[in-house]
Amino acid sequence: MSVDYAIEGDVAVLTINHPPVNALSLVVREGLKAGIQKGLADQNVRAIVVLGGGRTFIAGADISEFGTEKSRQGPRLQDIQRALETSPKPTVAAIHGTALGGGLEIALACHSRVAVASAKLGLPEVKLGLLPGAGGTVRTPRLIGVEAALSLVTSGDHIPAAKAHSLGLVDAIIDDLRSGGVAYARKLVAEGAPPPVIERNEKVTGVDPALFRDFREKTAKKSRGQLAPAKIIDCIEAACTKPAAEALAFETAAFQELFQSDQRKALIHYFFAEREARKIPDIPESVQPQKIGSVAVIGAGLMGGGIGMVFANAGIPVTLLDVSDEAVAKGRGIIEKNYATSVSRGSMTQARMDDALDRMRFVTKYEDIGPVDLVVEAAFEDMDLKKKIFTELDRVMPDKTILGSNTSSLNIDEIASATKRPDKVVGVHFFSPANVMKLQENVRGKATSHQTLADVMALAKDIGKVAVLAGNCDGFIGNRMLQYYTGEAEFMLEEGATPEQIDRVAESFGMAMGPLAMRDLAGMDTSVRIRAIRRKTLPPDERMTDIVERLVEAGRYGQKTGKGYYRYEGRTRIADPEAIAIIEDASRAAGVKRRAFTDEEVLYRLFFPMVNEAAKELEEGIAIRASDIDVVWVNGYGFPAHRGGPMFWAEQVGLDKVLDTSRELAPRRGVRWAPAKLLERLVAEGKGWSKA
Ligand code: 3H9
Repeated sequence: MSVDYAIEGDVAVLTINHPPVNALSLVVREGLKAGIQKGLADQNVRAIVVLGGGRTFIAGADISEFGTEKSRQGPRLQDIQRALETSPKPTVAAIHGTALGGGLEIALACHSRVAVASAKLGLPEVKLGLLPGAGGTVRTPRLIGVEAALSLVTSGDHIPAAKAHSLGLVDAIIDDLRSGGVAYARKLVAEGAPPPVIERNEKVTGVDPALFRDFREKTAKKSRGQLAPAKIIDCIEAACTKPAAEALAFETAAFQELFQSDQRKALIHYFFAEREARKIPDIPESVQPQKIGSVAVIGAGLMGGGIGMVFANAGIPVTLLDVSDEAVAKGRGIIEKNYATSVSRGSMTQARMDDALDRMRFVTKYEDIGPVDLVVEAAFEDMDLKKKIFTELDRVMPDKTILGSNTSSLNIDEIASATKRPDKVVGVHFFSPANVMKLQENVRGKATSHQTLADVMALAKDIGKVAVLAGNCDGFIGNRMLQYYTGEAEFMLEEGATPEQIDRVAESFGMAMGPLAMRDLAGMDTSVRIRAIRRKTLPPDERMTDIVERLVEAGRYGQKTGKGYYRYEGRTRIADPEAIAIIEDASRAAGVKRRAFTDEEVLYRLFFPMVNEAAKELEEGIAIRASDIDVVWVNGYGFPAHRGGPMFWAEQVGLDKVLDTSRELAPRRGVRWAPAKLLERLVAEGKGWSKA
C-alpha cells in the first residue's frame, strides 16, 4: 500500500510509503484520499496525522508523471487539500526529511504542522520553471507574512525546521516523528484546532503595494529572462488583493501558463539530467562508493585554496601543501579573507568560519600530510610538474589513497603513468572560484578503477557539487567546447559584430556574462599567454584572429587596466570607439570585409559550433550522454538552466540548424570545425540526442 492507515488510540496515522521520496504520484493521491475518508468515517478517530515513511515527508508532485495520463487521473492534489482543510477532526502534518512543493502544500492544508529538527521545508517549484500550483502562493503569505513568503517562494530555498518554526510555517518542533505528531494532534483535540490557513487573513491585509514593486525590481535583476519568479510575485500579490478563492484561481491559471512554457520543459529536463549524470552505466551495482573522510590539496594558491574551502565547508578535514612557508602563509591569508567576506556579507556565520578554518592544516612537506583518502593536486598546468607531484604522492600515500588531479586539460593517463597506482588516479576538475562554482568534472583515465570512479562521483554530493564524468581528452567535456565558443566570438568581431552586440546577445539569452566581458574580467594578458601556446599547436588549416593581441599591445588588458574590449568606469562597461578601431584594423589586416550581423546569427554562431564539438565528444564517448554536457555547461560556464543546457536548447532550435552552421563555417575555419558524423546522422534520420 502506498499509504498505510494505522490507529494510535484515538488518532489515525496515515503513513506514505512511496520510495524514494514519497512524491505525490497517482497511487499516493488515491491512498491519501482513501485514508482521510477512512479516518473521517471512523467514529473512534478524533484526529488525523499525515507523515512520510522512509527517509522523507513528501518531495512534491511526481515530476515524472507531468503531462502523462496518470497526472490527470484520480484525485487532484487540491481534492486532498480540501478534505484535510475542511475536516471537522483536526489534521496534522508531521514532517521529517523534506516537505517540498506539493508536499508542503499538503502540509499547509492541514490545521497544524510539526517537524523534527532535521527537517527542511520549501517551495522549490521556481527551480522547475513553475510556481506552487496547489495554493502555495495563497496560503504561505497567510502563515508567514508577505515578505517572508516572497523570498521563500521566489528563491525555492529549502529552509531548516528551526527557521520554519520561527517564521510560523511549522507550529512546533518535535523529537519523535510519530509520537510527536500524535501528541500534537491530541493537543488540538483538547484545545480546538486553529482555523484553516486559507481563512487567516491578517497577514495579507493592508500590505503596502510598494513592497511588491521593490521586490519585482530586485527579482528581475537576479532572475534575468526567467518567467516563473515574476509570476510568483503576481500570485502572492493576488493573494493580498483578491478573496482567497479568486487568488487560488489566479494561481491555477498562472501555473498552467508556466506549465506550457519552454522554460518549464527545459528546467525539468535539467532536473533529471543532473540526477542521470550520477549514473555510470558500466559500474556494477556491487561497487559501492566508499566515503571520503579526509583530503589533501597540493597547491594552496587561488584554485587550491578554493578547493580546500570546499572540503572544510563540508566538514571534511583538509591538509593544504605548498612549496614554502611564504606560499602557505599567502594561501592561508587569501582563504581567511574569502571567509571574512562571506561573514561580512552574512552568507556565513563567524562560528562556521572558525570551524572551517579549524579543519584546515597547512604543510610544506609531503611527509607531513599524513594518510588521507583523497589527494587533489591543484598545481600549475605543467605536465612535468604534475608528474613529479604524483610520483611523490605515490611514494608517501597509503595504497588506498585516491590521487586526483584538478587539471583542466592535461592527459590523465600520462599523469597516472608517474605512479604505480593508475587505477587510483582520476581527474577531479573544479571550476574557479571552486568554493562557488558547482561543477565537479571527474575525468576517467584508461586505468581508473570502477571503485575510484564510484568514490569521486559520490563525493560530489557530500561536498555540495554536481558531478559529471568525462573521458580523457584535451579540455575534457567543457573546455574542449569552450574553445569554439570564445573562438567564434572573436571571428564574429573580425567579421563585423561589435563586443556589445555579442555580449548583449549572450547575456539576454541568459549567460551569466558575455564571452568578451568575461575575458575583460579575467584579464587579456592571461589569454595572450595561453593563446601563444595554442598557436604553436594549431592545425595548419586553422587560424586565430589577433584581436586579443592587438588590444593587449595597446595596453588594453581588461578591467584591471580600465579598458579592454570596452572602457570601464568602475565596473561599468562602456562601448569604446578606440577598441572598435583596433578591431577594424584587425579585420583590414586579415583581409576580412566587415558586415552587420543579426542577433540571431550571433546567437547561433556562438553556440552551434560548440554543440557540434559536443556531438563529437558523444561520438568518441568523452561524454556519456548529451544531458551530461548540459549539466557541465549550466554548472561550470553559467549557461542558463532555464534553457536546459546547450544540447537541450540546440535540439529545441533544431539540430539541422546546427548542422547548417557547421557546414557553412567549416570551409573557412578548418577541418576540426567540420560537422560531427553523429550530427549528420541524427539530422538525416530526424532524431534527437536521446536516440544517438
Ligand atoms: C510540485 O510539487 C508542483 C506543485 O505545486 C503541484 C501543483 C499542482 N517527482 O534528488 P535525489 C526522484 S513540483 C518524481 O537523487 P536526494 C529523483 O529523480 C515538485 N521523482 O535524492 C531520483 O530518482 P532516481 C516540487 C522525484 O536525496 C530520486 O527521486 N518538488 C521527485 O538528493 C532521488 O532523488 C521538487 O522540486 C519528484 N518530485 O534529494 C523537489 N523528487 O533515483 C524535487 C525526486 O531515479 N526533488 N525524485 O535518479 C528534490 O529536490 C530532491 O530529489 C530531494 C531529495 C531533496 C527531495
